[in-house]
Amino acid sequence: MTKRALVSGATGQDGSFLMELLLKKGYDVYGLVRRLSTPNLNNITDIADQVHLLDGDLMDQSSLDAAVELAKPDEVYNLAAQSFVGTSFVQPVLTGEITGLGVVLLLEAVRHHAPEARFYQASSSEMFGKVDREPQDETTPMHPRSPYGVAKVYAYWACINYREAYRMFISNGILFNHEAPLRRGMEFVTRKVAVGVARIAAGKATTISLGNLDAKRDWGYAGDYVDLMYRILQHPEPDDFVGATGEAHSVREFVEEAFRVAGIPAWEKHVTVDEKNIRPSEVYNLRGDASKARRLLGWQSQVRFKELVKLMVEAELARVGLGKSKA
Ligand code: NAP
Ligand code: G4F
Repeated sequence: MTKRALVSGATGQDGSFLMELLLKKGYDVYGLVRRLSTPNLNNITDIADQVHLLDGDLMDQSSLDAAVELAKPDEVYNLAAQSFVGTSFVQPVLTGEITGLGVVLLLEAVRHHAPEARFYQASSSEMFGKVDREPQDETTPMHPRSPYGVAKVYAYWACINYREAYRMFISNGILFNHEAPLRRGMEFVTRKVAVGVARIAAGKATTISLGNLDAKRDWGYAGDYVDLMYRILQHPEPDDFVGATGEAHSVREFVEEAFRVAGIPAWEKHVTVDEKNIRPSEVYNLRGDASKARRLLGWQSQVRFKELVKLMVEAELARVGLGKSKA
């Protein structure tokens, strides 16, 4: 029988990759999309006619109930969130409502209308926050450093509580940063740098305004990480898994490599550090250990750091009409 999946956050970076993967695997795919005054289906234009798009908002119980009733899913992937850490400091309540409490609304919809469905929660390495050990794995204590991180911790524990209380099949993927050309939101540092470098190469800008260049992240490729989400829900038991490359690089290294790919010398001349980009509390260093996912799910991140930077910068160079890189 054809399997059915419901994906929230369908218009986002991960939602678009995941729906492509599920279509390739023969699933009947339902994507939850919230109403915006101007629709933003850019990430899913190629597949919009192959999936069922359902109206729904993580803050509106009746729309979630209706979506779950209609989709009758075997698998639910909850990827919807206010996902930008920077904005979570400016909109802490909204972030708590969507990224934290919204997950409970969706869990309730599934509990009442599709209790046998398997549920994936998009948990985050941002939950580890101020880390006391390296690398971080499923046993690392959580010390979130942003309203976003706090909301994700709430959602993570809500999922575990529903798993224990109602015996539902609910799994957390604790994923480290993952990016992709063109589909990553403009405000995240990798995309911001890739776009900025291409604009400088095209003579449309001279500088990029950034924040903490010393922060380190474990950056992978989104296409690899949606494969992990899928594998997590195929595992015989519900469980929680870290997804990471195991390598950390600083924002400074990302910037250096991006300018190198574009063939622009002396990157320091083109980067300013501005207070407005510095967070009230920062996560300085994240590096994950995904050995549990490797051992139990056979998953491994494929795209390495330099390849990721190259993919992102070349895509932006092409967008400004500069074609292939000069690297
Ligand atoms: P993204 O590109 O920002 O996508 C977020 C999605 O959530 C968008 O489709 C957005 O819809 C939707 N959304 C926001 N508020 C909503 C609401 N109230 N109701 C329904 N939908 C809503 O994020 P992403 O990078 O794909 O990440 C996917 C998930 O993984 C998120 O939960 C994120 O927090 C988590 N995560 C991401 C990473 C990463 O590095 N990418 C790492 C760990 C965890 P609109 O298009 O309408 O805004
Ligand atoms: O790209 P970022 O905004 O990603 P961040 O905060 O790590 O969050 C992303 O990864 C999480 C997983 O750990 C996800 F859960 C979350 O949804 C999101 O996808 O910032 C990365 C680092 C930070 O340390 C930030 O302070 O880059 C630093 N940074 C320096 N200058 C900047 C900038 N970040 C942004 N966005 N913009 C800057 O100008």
